[in-house]
Amino acid sequence: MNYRPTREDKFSFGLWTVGWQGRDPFGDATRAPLDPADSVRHLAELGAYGVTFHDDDLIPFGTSETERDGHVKRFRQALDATGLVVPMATTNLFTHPVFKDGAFTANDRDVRRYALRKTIRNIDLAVELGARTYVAWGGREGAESGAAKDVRDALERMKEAFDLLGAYVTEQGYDLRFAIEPKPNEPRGDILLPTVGHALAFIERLERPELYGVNPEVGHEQMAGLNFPHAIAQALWAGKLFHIDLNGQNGIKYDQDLRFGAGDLRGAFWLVDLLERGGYDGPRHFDFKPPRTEDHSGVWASAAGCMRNYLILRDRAAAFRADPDVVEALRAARLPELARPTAEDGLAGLLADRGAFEAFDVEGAAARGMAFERLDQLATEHLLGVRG
Ligand SMILES: [Mn+2]
Repeated sequence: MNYRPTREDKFSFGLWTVGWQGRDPFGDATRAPLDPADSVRHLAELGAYGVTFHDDDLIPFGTSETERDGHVKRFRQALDATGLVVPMATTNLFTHPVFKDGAFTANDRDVRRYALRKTIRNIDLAVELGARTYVAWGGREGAESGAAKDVRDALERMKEAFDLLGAYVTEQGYDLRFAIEPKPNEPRGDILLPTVGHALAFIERLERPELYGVNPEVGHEQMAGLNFPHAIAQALWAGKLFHIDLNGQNGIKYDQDLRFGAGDLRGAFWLVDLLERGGYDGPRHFDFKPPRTEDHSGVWASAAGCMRNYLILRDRAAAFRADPDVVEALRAARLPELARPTAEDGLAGLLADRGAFEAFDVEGAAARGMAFERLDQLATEHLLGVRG
């Protein structure tokens, strides 16, 4: 195995990931800015198939109309020269101070109207560049104190915003779906739609729920102490995994955005196992930040590491599933039994079945071991590369 990425692997990167200059709350930038066209060329050389952007990554905030066209033209030329595609785009509704209290849910109505217009403007560009998914991360939609935000009103405004955006893409005839990205906190003290579960429930309240899914990010669920593969499994089960942000995180702390495979490696193994078996055929999108200790060569090493780790884990997960000992261990752990309906005989059959209750050997069933430890040890050994 050479673990060299190809276009078929559908790896994509945000311009803001490799382009992150290392500015954090305590320190200035440690790296010079990257030109978006250069990033496109570098990512293509490394084996990526796609690149994504916030409006302001491509066209600096406040740029005039004529300059704007120039930025887009240069980016488009780099795409044409490399064959890279733009599967997704998104809006920056968090950097400029005007968004300090949010965008779609800012208490200030003027800011809400401006945020919608800024988003619609970039939706037009996203579609022009071929994007099929539009991500919405509401990083500033939240609060630091209780009375500052009426959460029920804010959710009503959030719904209004998404319904307006859904009406817009429908009226324009765009082939574009929205992917909502949850995060529990940072930069706000508490952010609305904090987890995948909250977002899935919210989507069902929208006027056109079929237009909306989720864009879960590994580290965001883990910041809330949640099991990321479980969140992804529920999104897949609901038919709502429209996009995914891969990165690494070490437990409940600030948003680390490490390269994929760093942080919770076991979680990454189960995630890749699930994505590869679960029918997800969208981009494998990396939303990470090369640590500010790195120079530009370290940035590209970090980006290459994201893809290489995904391919290694894909290989390890496939070997795990193909191992006859694992097939036997799965059977011993009764996984095939979980896949079987509990009452194919229907409610009447269940109620008539004395073996299900009156004659059920409760103590015998309680005494049966589940054999999960042997199964998990096999997974560990495949992950560590000492089997198969
Ligand atoms: Mn993050």
